[in-house]
Amino acid sequence: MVEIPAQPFSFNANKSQLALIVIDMQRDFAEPGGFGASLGNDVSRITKIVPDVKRLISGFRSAGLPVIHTMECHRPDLSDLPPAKRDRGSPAIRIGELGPMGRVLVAGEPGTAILPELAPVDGEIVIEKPGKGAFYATPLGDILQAKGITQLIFAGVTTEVCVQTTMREANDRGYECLLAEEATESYFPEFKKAAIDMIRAQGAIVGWSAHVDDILKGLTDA
Ligand code: TIU
Repeated sequence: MVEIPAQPFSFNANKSQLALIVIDMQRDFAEPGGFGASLGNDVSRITKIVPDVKRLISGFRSAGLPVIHTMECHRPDLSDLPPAKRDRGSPAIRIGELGPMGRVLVAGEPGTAILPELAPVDGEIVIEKPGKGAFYATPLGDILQAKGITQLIFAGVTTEVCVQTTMREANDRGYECLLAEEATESYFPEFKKAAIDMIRAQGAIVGWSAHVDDILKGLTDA
């Protein structure tokens, strides 16, 4: 057991039960012409966290701990895309339509890929998810249970959408969840701050937050 300095109080990490979950670090959320941009967002904020996400991934790999990647995407026949999701709002390009990086948010298309700097290596688990949360309609829960994982460190985008949704799903399933502050980002800085605040309020009602440096130090101390 190692104590990681965190908010609202220290996180007691147990190396044998710990995994990193990197949420949706895909070109579709980080590059012009992708899904994030189609919704009218300034996507340049997302690429700024790549070095911190990379550091975190490297630390987990060096410690021999599991790194799990998620990708928000849909089957090519769109059978897992509810009309309510497809038809919401007025994006420049809808999910499944052809954009400059292929069909938006469709599995196997160039834009759906994880950013090359953060790409999974052989043996790492990649979860394709049709929703914002990584537990909904995926094998993630069964995989974590089979590995005996009970504590999850979170990185990725966007803080208040897919990261927070997955942390809430995980919290309800009994996992202890910690968010790496420099390794997550939103298109809206005020939403990143609010999401972190609400996750750790009320005595860590959803989970903890911590700095990447403190998490990495914990991994080497553990
Ligand atoms: N739009 C937005 O902020 N996020 C998403 O649609 N997906 C994820 O957060 N991955």
